[in-house]
Amino acid sequence: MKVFDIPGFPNPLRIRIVLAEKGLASSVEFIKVDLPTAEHKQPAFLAINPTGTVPVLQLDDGTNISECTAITEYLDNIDGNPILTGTTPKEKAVIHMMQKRAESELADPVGIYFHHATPGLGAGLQPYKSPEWEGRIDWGNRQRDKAVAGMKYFDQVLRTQPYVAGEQFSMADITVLAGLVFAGFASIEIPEECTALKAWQATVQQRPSVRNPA
Ligand code: GTS
Repeated sequence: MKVFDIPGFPNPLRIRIVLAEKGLASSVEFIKVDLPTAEHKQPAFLAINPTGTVPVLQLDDGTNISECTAITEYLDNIDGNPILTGTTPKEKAVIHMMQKRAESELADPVGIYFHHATPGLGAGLQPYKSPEWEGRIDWGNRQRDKAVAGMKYFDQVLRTQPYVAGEQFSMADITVLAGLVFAGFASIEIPEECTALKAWQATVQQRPSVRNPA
């Protein structure tokens, strides 16, 4: 299997944590995609993933799988022993719901703020964003505020349960963690009062897969 990504970036990190959790790091060859020069927006990469984002998992038969959730589902289930995406219908549904909230209320708004209201990854990528639109700064700042509200939401969740989707570490925790990593990149601070979120972050940062992702 191949993974097209760029080391150290937030969404690629999600899959590198999954690979470490599943003990699959050595089964994968990493192909670096140069985001700052917009390699992912050129025809060769768009043929692999039309949405122009990383990571992408390429199977040995040539099938390309994009979207971290889809990649995680695949990697978690190939050994018949899922540990990150649930086993019962209820577990699967709750994990799916919470990870979607982590994307839509935290990680994605941070990404929009970073790419549209700040210089983002620099001049090479800006032409693919919305540089000509004056309203982008206000819009981006609203997304930053949405991400902070998302942090407060997850803080409330984590006041009553140890992990984002309940009693077990799951794909939803990985998405929240990546959202916070992205927030750090974008200089969006976790509010002081989010003590449960910060305590959870300190705990999950101790996991071997997070300390040593693939
Ligand atoms: N929903 C996608 C997924 O789950 O894979 C998001 C992927 C994504 O946005 N990846 C970022 C990207 O390719 C990489 S990172 O910034 O999160 O590290 N961005 C390219 C761009 O031009 O915005």
